[in-house]
This record gives sequence, C-alpha cells and structure tokens, in this order.
Amino acid sequence: MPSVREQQHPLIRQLADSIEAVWHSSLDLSPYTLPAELGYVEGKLEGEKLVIENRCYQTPQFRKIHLELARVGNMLDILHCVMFPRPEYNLPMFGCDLVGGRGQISAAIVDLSPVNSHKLPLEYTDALSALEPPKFSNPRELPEWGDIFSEFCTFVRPATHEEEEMFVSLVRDFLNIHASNAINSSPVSPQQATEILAGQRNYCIKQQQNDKTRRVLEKAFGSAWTDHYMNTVLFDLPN
Ligand code: BLA
Repeated sequence: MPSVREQQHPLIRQLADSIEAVWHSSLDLSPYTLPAELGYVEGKLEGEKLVIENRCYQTPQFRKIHLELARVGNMLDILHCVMFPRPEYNLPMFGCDLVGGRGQISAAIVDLSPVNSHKLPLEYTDALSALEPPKFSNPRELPEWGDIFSEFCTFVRPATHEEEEMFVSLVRDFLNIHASNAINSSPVSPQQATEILAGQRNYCIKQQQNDKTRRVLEKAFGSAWTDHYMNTVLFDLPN
C-alpha cells in the first residue's frame, strides 16, 4: 500500500510524526478499529486522485484518537487530527487541521476545545496561559461555526519556515499538556458525564458544518459517502 505520508508537504509529515511521537511516548495506546472499508480510501476529484489514510487508537481516557492524512493529486495536502475523550473524563477536545497546496500551507489550526459550558478545566487554562503566546503574522478569521473553539485556539496561515516550526512546536506543547492532564484525571459523576457528552456532541455537530471539508469530499466521493464519512469517521457522535 502506498504511503500518503511520504508524498506530503514536509510540514504535514513533520507534524504527523510529531503527533504520533507524543501519543506513543505518553499514552497507553490500543488499536481502534475503523469500519474496514474506511481505513484507506481512494476517489477522484476533478480527475485528480484523492487518497485518504487513517490511523486510529484508543486509550483508557480516550474513546478514539484519530490522525488522518489526505492528498488530492498534487493539489491539496491535508492533515486532520481529533482526540475524543471518554465522556467520563472532564477533558477538552484536541483538534488540529493543516491544509496546503502547491507548496504553501493555507490553513493551520490547533485547539483544545471546551465541552463544559464553554470553559476549559482550570489545569488547562493555567498550563496554556503559561505558554509563550505564539506570534504569527497572518492570523485567520474563524468561520461562524467556530464558536466551539477556546481562547487558546490558533488559526493561521504560516508565513515563513520559522512560523511553520513554531506551529509544530505549539501543537507539541498542546499535546503534552493534554496527555499529562489526561493520564492524571479521574472519572466524574454520571450527571457531569451527561453534560460532557452533550458538549462533545455540540462540538461534532458544529464541525460537521465545515463546508470546505464537505466540498472536497463530495466532489471525490459524492454526498451520501461524504455524509457517512463525516458522521462515522471524522466527527461521529458519541453514544
Ligand atoms: C479549512 N478544511 C479547510 C479547508 C479545506 C479543508 C479544503 C479550506 C482551507 C483554507 O481555507 O485555506 C479540508 N479538512 C479538509 C478535509 C479534511 C479535513 C477534506 O480535515 C478531512 C479529510 N477541521 C478539522 C478540525 C479542525 C478543522 C479537527 O477537521 C479544527 C480543530 C478546522 N478547517 C478548519 C477550519 C477551517 C478549515 C476552522 C477554515 C474554514 C473556513 O474558513 O470556513
């Protein structure tokens, strides 16, 4: 099977390696089985081949941690990553998306998003506030559905190689904070778990409204497949 990673924009490759390195060193990973036909998929988008490669794990605190690499011919390279905590733990959603084409990354976003009344747990606010505030020269504006993101959300178009490195390093910091909080967290009351579940569902419903993601997938695979993929692989609602 060809590896999508080897062909991708160097920043995407570097970020994918770095995300997996933190996962492997800090978390107790076991396999998470995706529906068989959705692990590796190929379609056609305007005559270009769209290839999607998924890696998925679970841990005691996370129901599903998902890294997806996608490539459309030579036009578009995508990294998508989400960590879905088990609702019995009061943990935010880690999300990261990198979209690039023709040598330039146009969108780089990372966040630890609250699922609890729009407020991150105190340990997260403390740790994230202690980071050097990242300075990027081209910040981007969040779309309307982006009210799910925290005040620490970074959404930019990296302008230089230094800014690309800064983004990778920021993602690594977010992941290290997340992993150490997660492994030290204890289960919450069933009532609190119900609220967290509602917050996670809201997160997924908002992400499913990202028309830019939907458009790319629909052009290659059609709308029925895209609905199925967005609702079962990218942003499946927890039960
Ligand atoms: C933007 N996502 C985009 C864009 C494309 C995709 C083409 C537009 C790039 C740009 O405006 O420069 C496409 N992203 C995809 C596809 C997949 C993908 C096809 O992940 C999967 C196969 N998106 C996420 C996650 C976050 C996210 C986890 O998947 C955030 C944590 C955010 N992507 C996100 C945002 C935008 C974006 C906020 C900008 C949307 C806009 O400007 O309207």
